[in-house]
Amino acid sequence: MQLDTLLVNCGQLLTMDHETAHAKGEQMGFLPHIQDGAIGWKDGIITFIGTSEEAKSLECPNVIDCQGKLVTPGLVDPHTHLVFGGSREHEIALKQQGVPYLEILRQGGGIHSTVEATRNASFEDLYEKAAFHLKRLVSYGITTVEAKSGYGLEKHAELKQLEVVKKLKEDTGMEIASTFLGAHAIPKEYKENPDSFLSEMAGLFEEIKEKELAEFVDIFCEEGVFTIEQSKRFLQLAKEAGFSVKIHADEIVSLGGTELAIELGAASADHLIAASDGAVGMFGRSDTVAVLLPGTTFYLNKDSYAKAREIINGGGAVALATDFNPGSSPTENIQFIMNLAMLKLKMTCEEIWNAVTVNAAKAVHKDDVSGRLKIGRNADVVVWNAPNYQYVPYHYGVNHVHTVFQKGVEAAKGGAYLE
Ligand code: IZC
Ligand code: ZN
Repeated sequence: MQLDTLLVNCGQLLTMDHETAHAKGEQMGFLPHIQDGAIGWKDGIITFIGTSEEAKSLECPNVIDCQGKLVTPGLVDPHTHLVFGGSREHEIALKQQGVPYLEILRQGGGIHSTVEATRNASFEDLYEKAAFHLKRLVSYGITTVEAKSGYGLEKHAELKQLEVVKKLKEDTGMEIASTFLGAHAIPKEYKENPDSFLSEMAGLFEEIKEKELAEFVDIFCEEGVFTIEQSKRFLQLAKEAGFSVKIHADEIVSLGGTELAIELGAASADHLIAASDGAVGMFGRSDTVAVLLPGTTFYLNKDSYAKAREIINGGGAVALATDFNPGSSPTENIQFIMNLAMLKLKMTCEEIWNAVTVNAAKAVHKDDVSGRLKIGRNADVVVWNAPNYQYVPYHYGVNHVHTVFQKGVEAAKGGAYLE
């Protein structure tokens, strides 16, 4: 067996190597792991997993003693709006006055403000900014990420965002899933004519497919944005063009986007705070992953969170994401999201780790490469300044990362990205 790096004395080594592609319902309560584990790799590919005892006979030029620390797969963030111009701190006062998110949007702020900044930004500026945030995501333990467009809302600026994601993928070698979210809002130019705007966005499917700029198509199905009927038509066209689909479903108002996602066989239904009881119970009979974003509920200052317990108890699969974006969730800290999942979604620590690894990977169709530690896979591995897996959701607001290895190479240390 060939090794260039070997980690030994991993107090708990979470392999997350379930027999199935992801963990649904009760299975989310199980954490495949090795007590006092060891893991090694060569040229970025895992070549050994076992106990520290078993590793004693191995020869390796670089043996790292993890001193009982927790070691896990690199985390997967399955929902971010990574590429955008500007920021929205000018809306703080409106937020504090209690002006709702959708009202700020209706008044021409919110997403529209970011659209203006994104349209005005050069490719280089957008790239630099996205690269900065991507490194920060990695510094929190994330090695696979999904990135959406949706702040261009016209051909040139949407393609510009997707090209930024493509270049980030090429330059960093990171696992990045790309999503076309041209249907993120009705741009001011089309205020009275959302259907022809959607036709224009659907008109980009072919070019996006041909240039391999995205694997997924997503839509913001919400009151004052796109209706259920519009979402259904748009996503059916996307499927016909060969894309997998996702929906921003029932984030604020209960419209039935969750049911639609399941009906369409979407890869994921995201948000679900206002999903109906009936919809929540449907995940057990579906492979659509419920991607929950408690950071958004927190930041929108809402009291009621998505019904994670009901989804899991009903046999469904839950994943967690940052929803990193400049409006409703300006944070790259997935560990804080894990803490919110423990406190507000009442998820167990076992469920939380499944939700940020195997289930998140499934939600972005990266389950064949990310989310678990297994021989032959990328050495995307995180060593944590934590004695056990419960400690990370428990101790909140700080970065617990000791070292992030990305394809076998140190990418972040002590919570900081290594340039
Ligand atoms: O920029 O506000 N919900 N889209 C739908 C967002 C939040 C991102 C934003
Ligand atoms: Zn979103």
